[in-house]
Amino acid sequence: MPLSGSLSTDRELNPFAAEVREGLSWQPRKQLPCQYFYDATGSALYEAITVLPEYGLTRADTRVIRRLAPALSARMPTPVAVVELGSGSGAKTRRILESLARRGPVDYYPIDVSASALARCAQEMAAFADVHPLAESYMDGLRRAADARLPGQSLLVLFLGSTIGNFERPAAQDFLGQVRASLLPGDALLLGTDLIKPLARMLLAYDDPAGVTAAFNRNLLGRINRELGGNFVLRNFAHEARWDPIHHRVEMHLRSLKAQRVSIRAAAFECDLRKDETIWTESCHKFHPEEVREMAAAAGFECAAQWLDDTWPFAESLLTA
Ligand code: AVJ
Repeated sequence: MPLSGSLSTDRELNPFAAEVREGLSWQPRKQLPCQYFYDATGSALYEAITVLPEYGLTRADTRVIRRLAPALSARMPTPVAVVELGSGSGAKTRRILESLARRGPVDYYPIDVSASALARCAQEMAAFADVHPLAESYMDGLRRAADARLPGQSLLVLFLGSTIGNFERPAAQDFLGQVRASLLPGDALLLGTDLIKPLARMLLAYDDPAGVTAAFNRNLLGRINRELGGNFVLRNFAHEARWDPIHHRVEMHLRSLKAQRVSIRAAAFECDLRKDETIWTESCHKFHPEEVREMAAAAGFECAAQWLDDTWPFAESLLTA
């Protein structure tokens, strides 16, 4: 059989291979999609990042949620179903489920593309809720959970940890609009966003001196080697974190330390990198609290409350439909 040339067919067969080929062919700047960071190695490295002294984001998020959980659960109409976009790391979500469970039975729909993350989450949360794991995209999962809504049940959607920061701003705005469209009056979205803070602090959080974030970044190339038969030499790439003052985001890149050619067997792809050429691997957008309120309003939400952490500027915003 001849090699198929159709990208749309390839995308269905192996979306990772198709996206890698597309991203590394991108002009003027090569890029790779950040959702592929999280294989088993990448997920473990991210867990390590969350406990680094320089990376305050996760601790701030956890502190804010501990503080807001009682007020949040008091204002949700019962019975309630909780839908989480990206099955959360235990501590944060548990606070909320625990608090809601004191008022009545809770259905919990964790949504994640990673089956292992879902399984772990289901086990951890079973004590506080009826868990219905959904292994699909955020919007497909949310629609499915909304369709399963019982009469009179309200929906609380959780999008924590500033994952929304990975979207470009127009895509983030669009995403909020889509979430809003699947909710009814009385439903709510709890949205976590990392806030703009002094430059040195933001950069250090993505370029820690122990090199954990560098390892996390390079592991994306390692994953391509393992799963797609790539031949990246990880040591030939330097980790870089940059602040983009126009888009208010920290960007992560991998800089080629020399002119080199790489090939990726399963993507039937070869490419050349110039010395100092970079592959853009992630954007982490940072926000002002009022920008979050404006985005919410533009998507048809009302910002009912905002809680901030003062040690590490971070916001949780309660957006009601
Ligand atoms: C998981 C998207 C919230 O943007 O801070 C951490 C990912 N990348 N260090 C973030 C990440 C490098 C993280 N999020």
